[in-house]
Amino acid sequence: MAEEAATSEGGTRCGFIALLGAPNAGKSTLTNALVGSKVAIVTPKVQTTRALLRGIAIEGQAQLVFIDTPGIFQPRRRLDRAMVATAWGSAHDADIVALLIDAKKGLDDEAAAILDKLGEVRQPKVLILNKVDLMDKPSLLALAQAANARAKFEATFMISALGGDGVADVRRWFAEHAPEGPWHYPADEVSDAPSRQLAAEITREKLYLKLHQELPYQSTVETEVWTERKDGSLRIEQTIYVERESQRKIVLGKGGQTIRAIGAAARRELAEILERPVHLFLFVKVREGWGDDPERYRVMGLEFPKE
Ligand SMILES: Nc1nc2c(ncn2[C@@H]2O[C@H](COP(=O)(O)OP(=O)(O)OP(=O)(O)O)[C@@H](O)[C@H]2O)c(=O)[nH]1
Ligand SMILES: [Mg+2]
Repeated sequence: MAEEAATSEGGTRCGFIALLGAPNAGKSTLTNALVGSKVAIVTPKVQTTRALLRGIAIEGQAQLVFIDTPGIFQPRRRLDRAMVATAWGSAHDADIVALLIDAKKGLDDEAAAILDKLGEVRQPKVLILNKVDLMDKPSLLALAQAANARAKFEATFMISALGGDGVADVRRWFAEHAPEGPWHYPADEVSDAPSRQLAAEITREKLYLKLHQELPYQSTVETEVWTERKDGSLRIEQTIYVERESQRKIVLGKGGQTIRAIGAAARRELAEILERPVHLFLFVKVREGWGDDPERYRVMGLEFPKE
């Protein structure tokens, strides 16, 4: 009796839930929906998320720590390898693993490869078919059946992370299945990311939205200066690193118009999130080979792969 009381004091539960899936499956959108506020950046482009981000939600007596992960794909560059390795690593550290599949794409090669490798993960797993707003019911059932035939899932959900359909059911299920134990974070915390990092991510999101082809993938954003001014406003200075001078020119745009648009969009959102005026200064620097520089990985919170 005494032992039981010690493990379930106050009846609280706390669960770490890794959200895994191919790039663009909707992991970050779902993280935000489950948390109830924007903690992760989202774009229509693949490989938006680069490092782990914990989004925290409370459901009844349970604290749920959702781990948003980079999409899993066939990596080519060193950065890709770091992203994919960190995603799989999070699965092994979590209490429960959720696999997200973009229902519109179905069981394509990318999703099938993840499903097959999921067998090596011992944790309980659930299947989440996302983007059901784009699908009809019969094809969803067929997809659920095919995925369940390839891996063992405790439950299957069909949701729209974007529209919100089914999200509450997912949150409730995790709350019921989270291990008993004390909460890991303060009750009002929604994310483990420091504000400086969130600020860099917001700018990177605007960069992804404004730039095309390979450029987003060849850039990274770091917050260098964060000063609170006497009038309560914030001065934030960030550097956007690119690989080549030609890329720097594209990020700046004609007469600086592209960087101004990126800065204006990022500043607006930051002021809203941080609830105070923000002065945002963006600098674009060429750093050839930043993708092979261990320091950049440290700042992103990624392990630096040896090759
Ligand atoms: N129609 C529809 N679109 C969705 C839904 N969920 C996400 N999306 C869209 O899918 C795109 C990718 O969403 P993300 O949340 O960034 O996907 P992700 O899995 O985090 O992608 P990576 O970080 O690149 O691995 C965005 O344009 C979202 O708006 C959904 O339920 N329905
Ligand atoms: Mg993401």
